[in-house]
Amino acid sequence: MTQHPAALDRAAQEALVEALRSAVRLAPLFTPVMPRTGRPFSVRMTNLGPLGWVSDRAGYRYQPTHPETGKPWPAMPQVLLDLWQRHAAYPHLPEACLVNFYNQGAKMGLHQDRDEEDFAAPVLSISLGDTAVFRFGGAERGGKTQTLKLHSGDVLVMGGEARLCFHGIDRVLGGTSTLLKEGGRINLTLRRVTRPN
Ligand code: MD3
Ligand code: FE
Repeated sequence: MTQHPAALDRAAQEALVEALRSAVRLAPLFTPVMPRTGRPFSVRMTNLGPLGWVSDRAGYRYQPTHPETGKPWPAMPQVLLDLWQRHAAYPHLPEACLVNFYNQGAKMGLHQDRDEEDFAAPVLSISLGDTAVFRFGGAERGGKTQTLKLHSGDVLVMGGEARLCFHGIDRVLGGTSTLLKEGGRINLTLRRVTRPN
């Protein structure tokens, strides 16, 4: 796991938020629900790129279209592809950018990201807006965990051992950033989904 604090300066963060506002007009945020139970996530989501991660009563999966509009996900902005090129150390393009939006009070329980075919590729995370308390442990559920604060503009690269670690967001610290007018936090994760040929 490698943290790059303030990898994006304020202007770059503002430009990314503008790009995301346009994308969300085409691919509105949706509220995923847990498989089987149908319990809603507290985070809202959308995706960019050829594939997007979704969760509904049927399960977790990647799919090429938005679950509500049925339309393809919007393209990934070039700035995201540039960040991947610069930080991922992986010779193929990312295929999905999952966009998580956290209101005050939203959180994400400890989980592993295992819906991708290719664990050789890292997951690259970009944080925007209010500071989050990120919790991570090892590859076994129930092991020791640590916390780390993720600030607006930070890039986190989860590769190697860290790729299959349990991780989540304990809470979002309201009022810690002026980037998003209404507050809250956006996290982007860039992912390789399929095994390259
Ligand atoms: C460790 N997102 O979308 S980002 C997720 O802040 C997710 O929204 C959190 O966990 C968020 O799946 C955490 C940091 C992160 C992202 C992906 C990882 C950590 C990771 C994948 C594998 C291991
Ligand atoms: Fe995750």
